[in-house]
Amino acid sequence: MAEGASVVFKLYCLAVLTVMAASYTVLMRYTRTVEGVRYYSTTTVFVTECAKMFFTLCILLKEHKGSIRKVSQELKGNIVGKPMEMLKMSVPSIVYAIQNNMTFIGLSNLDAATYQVTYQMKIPCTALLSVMMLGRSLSSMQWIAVFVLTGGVILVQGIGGEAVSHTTGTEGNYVVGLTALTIAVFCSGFAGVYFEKLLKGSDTSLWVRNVQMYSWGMLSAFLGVVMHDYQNVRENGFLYGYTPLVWLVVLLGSGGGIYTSIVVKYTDNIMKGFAAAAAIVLSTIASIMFMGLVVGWMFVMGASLVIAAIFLYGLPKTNTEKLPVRKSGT
Ligand code: NCC
Repeated sequence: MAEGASVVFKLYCLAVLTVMAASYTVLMRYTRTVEGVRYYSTTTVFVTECAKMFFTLCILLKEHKGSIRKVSQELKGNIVGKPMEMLKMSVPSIVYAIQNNMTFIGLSNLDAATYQVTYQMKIPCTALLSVMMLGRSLSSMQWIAVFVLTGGVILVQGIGGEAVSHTTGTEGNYVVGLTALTIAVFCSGFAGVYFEKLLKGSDTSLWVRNVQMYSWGMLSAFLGVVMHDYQNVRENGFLYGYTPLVWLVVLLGSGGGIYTSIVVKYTDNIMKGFAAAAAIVLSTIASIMFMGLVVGWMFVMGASLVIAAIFLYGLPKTNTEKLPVRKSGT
């Protein structure tokens, strides 16, 4: 992929991510709340990590014109040859694995409205961490845009989420759900910004970074299965409850993850947050069209705020592919 990507390419990546994240959220919630056999979410997180590793290896193979020898040389040099770099990548990877599991716990224990409103704290949290950890600076207009976006998404979810929860009838432990989700918010911000710091702070390619990350991801997700669902998996099998829709969740989760990494490389974590917010507006519109969701003025107001925030923040014109130079050490 070309360095110094054009605005059109960045917008394309943000748009694909928006559509993928929107479908992923709708489908994940549907498969977790629909009546019937409940699959083990820890296994889905693991299978998704494996799928991401598979896709990343395919991309690396394509970049090396099908030469398995060249791919293994590159990976050997970066995995066996650079143990410290490999170790550094364990941090975002393990934190993401915690986040992915916490999201499922939050989703299974909270009503959609509470879930979505709490989860939106990711946006200011990520912005703050980007400033603190990457030395990025936001203009006052951009800070305003961040908060307008958060408010807009909360309004959209306040109405949309509540209506969806009535149709799904989720019952769960509120405190467990809220705690899990608060952890997920911090994990999302921290892991995203840390990954960006490692990616943009060195010359190692995105795909090698992803292989490093997904190796840890597979390991930690596997530990998640063993610690949480060992007995269940022994009794019913690893792929218990995997309907075609669950496989689609895996596909969207892995595709979405890979697009997330592309978006972080060519734009940044804050812009990823804007794409995710647009995804929420889109997924609510999809629920209106396909699930009979009825929305009122709060949705219209929220959606307008989201659109306004996107323009206030500015299109991805600024070059965020490199980290700003800091006066003191990184
Ligand atoms: O929560 P969020 O992102 O921060 O999670 C980022 C997801 O991207 C994966 N990732 C990250 C870097 C990398 N190199 N490879 C990756 O696979 C992580 O494993 C993690 O799953 C958001 O900002 O709201 C966003 O939300 C997720 C998802 O909708 C929520 O987490 C709900 O579970 C979106 N992920 C997908 O659509 C698959 C993400 O695009 C945006």
